[in-house]
Amino acid sequence: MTRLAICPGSFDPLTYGHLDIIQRGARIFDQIIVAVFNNQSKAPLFSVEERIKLIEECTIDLPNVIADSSDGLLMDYAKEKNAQAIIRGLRAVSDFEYEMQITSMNRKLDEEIETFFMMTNNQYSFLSSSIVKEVAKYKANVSDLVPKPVEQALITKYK
Ligand code: COD
Repeated sequence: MTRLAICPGSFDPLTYGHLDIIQRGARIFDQIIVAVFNNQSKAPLFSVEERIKLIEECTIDLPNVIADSSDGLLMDYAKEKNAQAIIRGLRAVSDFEYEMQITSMNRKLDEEIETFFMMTNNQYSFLSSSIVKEVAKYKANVSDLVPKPVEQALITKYK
């Protein structure tokens, strides 16, 4: 049986923190779908198509990783794909409460699909897409926070 995990998120845009979780997940699962969803509480900077393209460019060296999107419920999407697991990253205690909330709701929606949490690499524990956008907007250097294609896309966006 192919072990498939969904790595869901806004990815607006992908950071080295996201990439670290994706790379580690790809070593454990046979296949990973990095799925772009809209988070109701966030207004995106990049379109879904732009986010998918960036994920594809940054995971080109990971043959078992693909990028996709959905505008529905995460658990409906996971069921449709026959996924066994959801992968989420945890940075700090502040992430924990939010993750507990969405995981318990997701579990209510489907008890079979397990959520796996991976602790962030210490190096990225304070890294978020919001912080990256904030500093990129003021033309600060973000090359150690995001992969090259994302850095270029941010420069173009904030020109
Ligand atoms: N280090 C490690 N992990 C990180 C880092 C970092 N520096 N930065 C982010 N992550 C992790 C996050 O913890 C998360 O697991 C993942 O990477 C994606 O992060 P974001 O911020 O891009 O994505 P979110 O948290 O906005 O994603 C929320 C969803 C879009 C998944 C959620 O809103 C959702 O499921 N929407 C679909 C509709 C739905 O099903 N809603 C019901 C949920 S109850």
